[in-house]
Amino acid sequence: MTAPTNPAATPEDARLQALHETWSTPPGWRGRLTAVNHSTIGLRFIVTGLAFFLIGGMLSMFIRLQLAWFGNEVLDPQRYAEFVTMHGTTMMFLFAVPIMEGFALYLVPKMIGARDLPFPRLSAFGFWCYLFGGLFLYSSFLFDAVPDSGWFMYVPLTDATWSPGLNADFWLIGVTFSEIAAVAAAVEMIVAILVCRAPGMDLRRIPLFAWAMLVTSFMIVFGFPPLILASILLEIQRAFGFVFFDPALGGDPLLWQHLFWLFGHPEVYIIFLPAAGVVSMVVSTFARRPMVGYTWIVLALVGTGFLSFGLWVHHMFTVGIPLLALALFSAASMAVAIPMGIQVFAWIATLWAGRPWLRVPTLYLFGFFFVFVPGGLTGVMVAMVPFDWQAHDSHFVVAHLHHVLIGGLMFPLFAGLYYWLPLVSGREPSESLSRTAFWLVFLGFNLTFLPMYFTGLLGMPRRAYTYLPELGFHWLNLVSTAAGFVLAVGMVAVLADLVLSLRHGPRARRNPWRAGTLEWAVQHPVPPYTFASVPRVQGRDPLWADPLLADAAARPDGLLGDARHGVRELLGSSLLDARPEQVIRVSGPTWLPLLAALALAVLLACFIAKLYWAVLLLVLPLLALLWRWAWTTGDPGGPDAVEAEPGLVLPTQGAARNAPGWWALVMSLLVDGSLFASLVFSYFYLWLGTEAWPPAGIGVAGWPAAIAALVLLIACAGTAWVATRALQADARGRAAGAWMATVVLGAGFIAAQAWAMAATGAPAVHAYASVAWTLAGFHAVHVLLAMLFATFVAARLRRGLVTAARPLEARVTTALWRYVVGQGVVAWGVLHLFPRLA
Ligand SMILES: [Cu+2]
Repeated sequence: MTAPTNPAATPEDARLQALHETWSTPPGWRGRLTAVNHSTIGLRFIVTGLAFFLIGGMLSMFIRLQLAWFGNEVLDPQRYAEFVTMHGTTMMFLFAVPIMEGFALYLVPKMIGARDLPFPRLSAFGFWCYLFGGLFLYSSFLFDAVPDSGWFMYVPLTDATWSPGLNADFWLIGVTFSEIAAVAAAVEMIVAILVCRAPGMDLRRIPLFAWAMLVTSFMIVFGFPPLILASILLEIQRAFGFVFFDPALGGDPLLWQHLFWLFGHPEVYIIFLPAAGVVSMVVSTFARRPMVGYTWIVLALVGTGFLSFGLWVHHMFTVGIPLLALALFSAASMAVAIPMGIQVFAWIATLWAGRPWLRVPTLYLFGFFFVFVPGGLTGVMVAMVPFDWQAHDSHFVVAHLHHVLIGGLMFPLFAGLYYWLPLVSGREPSESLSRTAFWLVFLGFNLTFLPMYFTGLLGMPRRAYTYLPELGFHWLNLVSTAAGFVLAVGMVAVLADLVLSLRHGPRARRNPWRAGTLEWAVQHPVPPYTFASVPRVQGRDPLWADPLLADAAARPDGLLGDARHGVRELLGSSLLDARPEQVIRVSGPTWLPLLAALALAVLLACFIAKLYWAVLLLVLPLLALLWRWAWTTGDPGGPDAVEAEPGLVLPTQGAARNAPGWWALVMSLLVDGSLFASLVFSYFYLWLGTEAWPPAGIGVAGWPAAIAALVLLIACAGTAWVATRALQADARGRAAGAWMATVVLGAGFIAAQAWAMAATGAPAVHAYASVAWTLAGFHAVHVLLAMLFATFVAARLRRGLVTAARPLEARVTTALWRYVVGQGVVAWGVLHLFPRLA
């Protein structure tokens, strides 16, 4: 911190001092636990991700030792299964996704010229959920209940019959908990990139890493809910005896596989696309020219996002899928190579047309090209159905997976770490140690995984803890293990090198690589407010277009340079052409994110300990915290408009149309819609597998109950509409009354729905009852939530915090009610009409 302590000498100093005071985090432990700004949270994600990377890597070394020679007994079969599971889970959920979120949280605001993210407390909350979720997963070692069913957790292996201990529960709850971070960061990224870009940064000027994060975030919005739903269903089955996956009672184990791979395949691209974004940034800087084919790359990113959702079945070619479906999914799997190919060509063309500069990050780029392209080709091989039948569940697939993931993620990641290191530390990496580390990683990696293609083709199955000498591949395994240790030494060397350069590297000038994007305009050490005034952008590489931009952004005399009112402010701009549109007032350091995540952690710990009454009790403090959180959002009671710079008066977000809160609602509803769609999909999938729906012995609700429920539900939409009209007329008392009427009607709906559902009987008797109750319960939770929102708005209306001029919370609540009623009508049709037709 370099905040001047003496009284400010000039008006400029006074403004800088005010910015510092407004944006800094308090010192010491209190500051560490309450920090919310994006640089801090981003670095935390990166450091924690790397720590999990080391732990996951250590587990893999035990696995390699066990496989080094036939008949080894480094691990017994049980430990082997546990280590394989934890290695895969750690790398996928606790390293690959979070580390790129860390990059995004740290870099994207700087790249798009924003001071911070629009929901700083949400990113902090995400981080704590990620950390606690990871610790939760690893705490299973203390209870000797380590997850052991593979990172894909196939049922029936994971149901209560075959995994009676807590192993599977630790996985399901821990992973779902840490996934909150991914979803939170996705919402945060989308809203930031949509409405917080610097003036002048229209859609054709967004840096490619930010584009990649935008597409990735949308993929998370649609791709993570199926897995979250699957985990919830399996946990409900394990905890309360529901039977979604039990074929004896109308369930289907394949439902798990569909839901899992609906997530699992997009997941691969959720990992690749940010890495590809890093490559684009590094390529352009080190080729010292603008990216060739910018538009094509953006189209390729978007195309990959769409295509990847059509591919999940290729993980299931061997489970018995109709022939036509096999052909379609096979073709789609090969087609996804096209957008990836476009990006590779654009990178090569840029390097070709420029004057490439060979530094450490470039070295990792070449490593990436060398590894990723053949990895992608073996991907096309396993996309072919006959070949997949041969290679399925062998070490060929293990080799392919690691080739594309290490090639596609780790090499770009290291390139990025070295590339952005000077931005974080003000120091450059040292060339000599870095190059040695690179060669260790590169050679170690190739020698570890190449032999696995051969052992796989020779018939070595994956997930088996040993093999017989007659199969003749023990020498290949020994080579693979030895090389694995070289790779491990290389990775540790890279991390040690990075840590050493943070402290002892040669001092760097600002922007030592002479890059063109905005993050390099940030001063060093990175100020808590990022930019003293929000920069205006001309062109795709603003620092190349305007060499004076960095200095202008460091002077507090431009947009939002005056923070003497003491409130943290971001600039909001229009969606397409980024014109200044609103001033977004965000909150500062607070305990709320940590406390909310802690409350959630304790609640989940009680759940796993089967203390269900404690879980119910703990919902109350959690809700109280969230209420407090919502109540203090933004700048309650602040002005409706402020002067962003002399002559430019902008509305604050409560009064603005494109308020971040509005877009956050839209994105959250997309997440929720995807969750709901996955549940409805599960309902129909289970219906397809049984003869009678509902089965004999289970009744359908009588008309009076069903119709009462529907009428009450639609009445909620009516009163919500009345409330909206009343607010427009500035009749705040009437609006509050209408909201409270909505709450009463909502409660009536839940009672009527429960009466209607009584005909279904106990949920554990048949998959029909299980899924019907879950669907009704899922929707009821939404109604309860919307009732809370309505109460909240009524209270805000009475306090005068929501007015006709500042209607944001009311708009959000109206939209939420419309969504909940719409979802309820669909659920009602599925629950009360469909069984009469089926
Ligand atoms: Cu796939």
